[in-house]
Amino acid sequence: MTKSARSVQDEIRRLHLPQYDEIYAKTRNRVGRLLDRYKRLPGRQRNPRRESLEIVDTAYNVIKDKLEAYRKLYEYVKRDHLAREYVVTVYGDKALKVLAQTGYMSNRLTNLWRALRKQVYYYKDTKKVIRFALSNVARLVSYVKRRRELLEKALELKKELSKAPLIAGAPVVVIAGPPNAGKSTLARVLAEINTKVGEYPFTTKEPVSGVSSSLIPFLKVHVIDTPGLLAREKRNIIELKALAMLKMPGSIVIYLLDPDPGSRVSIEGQISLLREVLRLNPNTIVAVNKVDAWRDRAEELKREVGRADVDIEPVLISAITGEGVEELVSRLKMLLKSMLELTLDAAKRNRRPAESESRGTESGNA
Ligand SMILES: Nc1nc2c(ncn2[C@@H]2O[C@H](COP(=O)(O)OP(=O)(O)OP(=O)(O)O)[C@@H](O)[C@H]2O)c(=O)[nH]1
Ligand SMILES: [Mg+2]
Repeated sequence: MTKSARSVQDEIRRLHLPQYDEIYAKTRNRVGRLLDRYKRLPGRQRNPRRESLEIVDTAYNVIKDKLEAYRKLYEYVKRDHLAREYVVTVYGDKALKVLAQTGYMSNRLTNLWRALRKQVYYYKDTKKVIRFALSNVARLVSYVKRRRELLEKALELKKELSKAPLIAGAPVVVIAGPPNAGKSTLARVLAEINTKVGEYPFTTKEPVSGVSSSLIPFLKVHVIDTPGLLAREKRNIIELKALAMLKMPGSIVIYLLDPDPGSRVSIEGQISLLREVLRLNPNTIVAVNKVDAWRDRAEELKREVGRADVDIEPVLISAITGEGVEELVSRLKMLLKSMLELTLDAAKRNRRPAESESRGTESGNA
């Protein structure tokens, strides 16, 4: 295996998506330099038709080159399951469409350029052909100008994709639950993670990831802290980002319930959230937090989960005093191990034909 095969997300981060102003300035600059050069030529060396074609071609090449990053971005998102899922879950299908539209711009520009070039080629009036070419350059530029908002949106999406914790091929533990349940507090107990704890709801606004080296020996487990979820149908972007994390392939969820009577989400709400989380990701462990402060309410929540017929027994914990955390961690380790074993089995099954082939060659050589 190569040491550091760059992930699709790294590739996305490295893309520079030039906006309209940059594309306009560069085109103007390059065409301007070309015109200056022509002006300095002695009259007999000038060839207006050739110059006109060169002007149109230069503008086209500059713009095409600038649009290339959009084509790549769309290719990456289309190909990569994690990136595509994230875009669709958080921003909807229309965001994918924006990426497609900007991705195809460079091809459309090529069609436009071919048509304009032909017009210049057949333009009769040699005296006016350069001016005509310049007006066609303006048409190429305005093709981009009319789509400047699309380019801005694509850049926004690219920034979001660059910072989202999209983790492929490594074990991931996602901590989810209602606002203020203590998700960030628990994340800090489990992993080296730079996430803020606050005594008010919605302290965490974006998923944040950190690494734990102690859950499984010699293996990094990623822990993701997520923003709080409310029990409602229509979600805002912050909640959608949390939901996107739950859908990450191969992830395990710790769903944290909050017994604090001041919670924004009622007990019924927290149970209905639990059902939703389980639908999105059946590999879920449930814990009731803050048992140090709300023991009776925590017991009650646990009984409610029992009555909810979800076949899961919550662990009572306190992320602050550490009570119950050991039990939670041992359940987590068990689930992580069984998931890793499944992955390894699948990998072995997939490798078997190639292995027997190579064994065949070895014995043939011996
Ligand atoms: N008594 C008690 N308080 C806790 C416990 N865990 C967290 N808290 C407190 O609960 C409040 C919220 O903690 P956070 O870790 O920020 O909760 P969160 O779920 O990340 O909150 P959001 O990011 O806003 O959704 C803070 O005041 C914590 O100190 C606990 O086990 N016991
Ligand atoms: Mg938080």
